[in-house]
Amino acid sequence: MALKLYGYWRSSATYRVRIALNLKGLAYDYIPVHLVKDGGEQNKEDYIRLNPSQLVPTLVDDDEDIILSQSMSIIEYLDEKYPDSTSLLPSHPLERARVRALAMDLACDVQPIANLRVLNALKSQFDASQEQVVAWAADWTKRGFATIEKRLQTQAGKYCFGFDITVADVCLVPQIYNAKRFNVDLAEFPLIKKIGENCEEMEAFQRARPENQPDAQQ
Ligand SMILES: N[C@@H](CCC(=O)N[C@@H](CS)C(=O)NCC(=O)O)C(=O)O
Repeated sequence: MALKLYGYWRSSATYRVRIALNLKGLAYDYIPVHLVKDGGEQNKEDYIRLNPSQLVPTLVDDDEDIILSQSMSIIEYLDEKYPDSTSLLPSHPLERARVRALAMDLACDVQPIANLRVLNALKSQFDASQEQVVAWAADWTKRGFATIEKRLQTQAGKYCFGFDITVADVCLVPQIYNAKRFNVDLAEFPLIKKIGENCEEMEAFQRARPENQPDAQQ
């Protein structure tokens, strides 16, 4: 098996894939792509050839000679290719749909609005200050978290969906990390906070933390 993950320590989308790889017990090589230095390595030709979206993560599976983008499709690919390890989606179609909805509340409706290039555009096109940019990111995060908190009231157990880890938890923990960077007070979201803490008890989540990556900058 030769899996290569191109990513950045603080990228929440890369963080999702790291958690999934760890939960599934898959070894991989990690190739850092610096998102900030010199205008960002994601914007250089070498990387664009690999992933035209100019976003991380990218997964290369050398065994299959394939290159994959989009964290959620990477995670589902790994889940389906390695069905014998921890499954990240329930087997019942309705439950799978509910888990995917939770994951998408975060991966589609929150994270993209506060992505680096969007925040940079707010500054360059609309003259937003750093303070305004952080307030923007915090506001959209809080709106998304309010949705998730309500869903968790009926769906959560120890984790986002009952008592098994799913792709919803894989998305929640990196979004909590982002929320803290944007000074969002998690006291407003007690279930999110508690489930985040429950996930963090697991070694797979601890090893995936941004500060534990080789490219982490203090
Ligand atoms: N939907 C994509 C989102 C990827 C994404 O937004 N990546 C961010 C880091 S979390 C990125 O590469 N940003 C670079 C930039 O904005 O220039 C996925 O899930 O893979």
